[in-house]
Amino acid sequence: VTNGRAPVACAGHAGVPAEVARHHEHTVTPGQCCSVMMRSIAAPADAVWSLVRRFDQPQGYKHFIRSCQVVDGDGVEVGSVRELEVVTGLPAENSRERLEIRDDERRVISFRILGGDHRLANYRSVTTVHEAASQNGPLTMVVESYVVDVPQGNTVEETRIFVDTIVRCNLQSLERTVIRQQA
Ligand code: A9S
Repeated sequence: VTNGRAPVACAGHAGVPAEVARHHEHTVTPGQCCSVMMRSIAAPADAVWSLVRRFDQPQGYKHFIRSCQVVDGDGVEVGSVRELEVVTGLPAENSRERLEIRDDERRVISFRILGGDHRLANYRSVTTVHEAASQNGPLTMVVESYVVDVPQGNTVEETRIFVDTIVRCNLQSLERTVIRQQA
């Protein structure tokens, strides 16, 4: 990925409106890696967004998270900070994260990792939720891009595979949770 252009291209390709796709453009410095994941969910965009927008309750669909406390701000306004405790078995204990963007009209949310006992330094992600056209029933497209430092001793590829796997799990879990709520 050269300088974070791929996420914008992918988002654009997925029919994401330009003013939203631009949120998926990241400045990628040497020693960082960047990627974008997409997933379609057979549910209304409002239902999907209602889960994605909850910066104060990521464990609503992210199952690597054991607990979350808002330690600064109200969890709604940009600048809010949350402290996560992570489930056992991962190379991480906790994470401190800051809400960077939350736009309920355009359905855009972004957070950056400030610190924590893990190896994902300077992680920042952007998640956007879009109505997709479909003949049979509601369809929503979720686009999630991120940029992160490549840890010492890892390659760009290893880092991307690790983080892509986590993001993919989170998007799968988001789909399961929304579908279950729709039932
Ligand atoms: O939670 C997300 O949206 C994305 C990621 C990549 C979260 C990563 C993580 O929380 C673990 C899942 C625990 C994996 C952190 C901060 C570090 C990890 O090693």
